[in-house]
Amino acid sequence: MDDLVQLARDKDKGKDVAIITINNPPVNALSPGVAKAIAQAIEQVSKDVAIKAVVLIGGGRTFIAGADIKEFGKITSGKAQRGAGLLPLLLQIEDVRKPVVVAIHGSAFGGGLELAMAGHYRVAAPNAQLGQPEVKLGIIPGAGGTQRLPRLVGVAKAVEMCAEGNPISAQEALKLGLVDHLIEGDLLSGAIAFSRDMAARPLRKTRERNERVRSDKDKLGVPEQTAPVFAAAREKAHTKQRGMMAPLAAIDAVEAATRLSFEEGCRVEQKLFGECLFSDQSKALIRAFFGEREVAKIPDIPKDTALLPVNSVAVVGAGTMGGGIAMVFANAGFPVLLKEADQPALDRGLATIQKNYQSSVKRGRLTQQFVDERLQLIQPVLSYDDFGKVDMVVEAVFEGMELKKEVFGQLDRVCRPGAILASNTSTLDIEEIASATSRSDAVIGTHFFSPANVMRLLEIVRGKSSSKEVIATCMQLSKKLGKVGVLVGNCRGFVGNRMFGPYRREAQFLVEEGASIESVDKALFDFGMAMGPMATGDLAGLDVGWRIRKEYRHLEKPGVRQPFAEDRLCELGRYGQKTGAGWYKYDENRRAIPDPEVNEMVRRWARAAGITQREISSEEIVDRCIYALVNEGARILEEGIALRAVDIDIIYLNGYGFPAYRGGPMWYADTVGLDKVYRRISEFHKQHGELWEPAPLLKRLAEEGRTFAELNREQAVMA
Ligand code: 3H9
Repeated sequence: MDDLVQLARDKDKGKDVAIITINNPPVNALSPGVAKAIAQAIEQVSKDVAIKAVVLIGGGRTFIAGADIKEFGKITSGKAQRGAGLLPLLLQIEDVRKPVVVAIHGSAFGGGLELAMAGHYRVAAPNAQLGQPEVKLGIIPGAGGTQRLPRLVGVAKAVEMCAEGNPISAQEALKLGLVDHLIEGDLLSGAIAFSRDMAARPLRKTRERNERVRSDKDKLGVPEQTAPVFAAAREKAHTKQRGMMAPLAAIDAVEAATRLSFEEGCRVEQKLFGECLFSDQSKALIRAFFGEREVAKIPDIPKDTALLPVNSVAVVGAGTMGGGIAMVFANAGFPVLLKEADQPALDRGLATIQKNYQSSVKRGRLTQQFVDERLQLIQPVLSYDDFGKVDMVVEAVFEGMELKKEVFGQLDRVCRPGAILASNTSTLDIEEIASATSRSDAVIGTHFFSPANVMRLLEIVRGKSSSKEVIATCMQLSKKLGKVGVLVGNCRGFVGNRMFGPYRREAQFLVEEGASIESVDKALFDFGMAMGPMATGDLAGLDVGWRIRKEYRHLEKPGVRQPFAEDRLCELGRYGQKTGAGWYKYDENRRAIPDPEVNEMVRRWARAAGITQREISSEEIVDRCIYALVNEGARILEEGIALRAVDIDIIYLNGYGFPAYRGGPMWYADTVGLDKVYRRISEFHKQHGELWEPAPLLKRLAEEGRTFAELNREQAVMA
């Protein structure tokens, strides 16, 4: 045993309770060292006749957040062997002939919950969370979780927890029988007292509690009766976790618990776990897990950079974005001033906020009490009078440089020194916006994604003068707001929208070359995108891009092909969902209906423009659209607009509906092989001209046989 696990006796007179404390900060991950040390402690207490009961508890801020995820990479890359894992340890705990009480605070996730279930009893602090989140990493529980959980909570709940991966509260766990007792106050003393109470009772091994998996008394346990549960779970997984293999494997493993003995069920689980672990999907999802944390680390901004206080905010503009941003802050407990230019606009904005909240209440996502409290935090205003009191302002007015500069000039006059002045611009030059103030160091971009209260991504746009304190504060604030903040450099469209331009451009080109609108959307939907590019355009509003294109038309290079079909649709008043027609027609429920007339119209326009019409395969559709993202991403990386490839990927996973199990565009390109991607882009370059010129970085990496992921953090310098 070493520092990772401590074994002690209780301090009461009996001194007959052993306390095993796990200390592997920050989250007590069950690394092989920890598992070995727990096994040694268990062996010792098993032999010690003076010990009547055992309490197993986590030191620090949490119980156990699961197996050490870093170990998986070592196994799949061949640097470590896949052994028996945690299974023998859990059997050893279950076989102890005195009560083992597991005391849970913080999180008991993955291997942490599996270990807890091997104990004879579980007690928990009221704010503890319990779950089997493995599917979110592309794997399934691999230490008996799919076999022990149904024995404790029943088949239906176990399927849900293992296949969907969401945690449950301590209160729910108590109701389900996953936890035996909740302890208010000091967890350890409560657990010791509880363990003494249990010392005289017969021991219950979870693996032998078969009544919920196979007994006739519990209907859920009879295989014929559980069939509908598994069928429904599979159907749900096919729609809600489309394309992912782990949820289906998790369902199979739980189903094995209803048909096989515990030992045989564990063997099925092991096999499925291994298949998932070695899949590309789990590699992509595990990399995304660490990536989400890595993006918070900015090489030139030390961890101890002083943070500015942000306790109150103001939002300028109560349109769709402004209203959503106000909700984001209110949801996180911040008082918000919401400003509009006139009363009718303010009333409209507030009505939309109320409508959005009400629909969340109706769906059971929020309680009425929560909503009432949030609405209290949003104070509608028509003037800047109280702006001197707030710590941060987020401007969310119409996307036009002149208007933004006017607002920032005003903010400069009314805000207190030290206040953060942020713009929600999605494309405009943040430095030019900052030039309207006398404090460009206080100015930064906070680009929320629509709907702001739903989407997790927050692009934080760094101007040349944005101060380190302002950047560090916004990065930390993003976490408080429940967002993933990714720092990006200043250029037109920043990272996300700059890459999305070529992606949607290619989608339109494909339609202009003869692919049907539906076939383009279907190919990318089948690839895993949340929506196809044409449907996405209709949702966002085709007029948005049309207006921007008109503003920037003078920058287009003469002779370089530009898509035109979408502009023509806009000229016909087809702006997308909001006008009932765009690339598709829409019914009153905004359901898309293919419109053969549009396909025909585009074909006519294309022929008139001399574009040859041809059959286009779904493979070409995917390559053209996805490699357009990759090529632009490589330029962004080379220019230092993104720090690392992973930053781009996290943006695409959280803001653009890129399938998480493919890891993001840059990771996807790495998995295809950059030499192959480069060759394909070179082909497109020959066929379609200079828009497809391969990014120099891509060419270099392809020639060197390297990957985007290999460009490490030390090389990351932001423009
Ligand atoms: C599993 O258990 C499989 C089993 O069936 C057994 C199979 C044999 N491992 O998130 P944070 C790091 S699979 C290694 O910022 P928070 C994290 O990278 C596992 N490292 O804190 C970060 O490092 P850094 C199933 C881990 O308070 C630091 O800890 N379990 C692990 O916002 C702090 O993390 C899960 O999927 C880990 N398991 O959130 C749970 N967990 O400081 C994964 C965290 O260097 N973890 N780290 O950037 C979580 O969901 C969150 O970390 C948690 C805390 C909610 C616990």
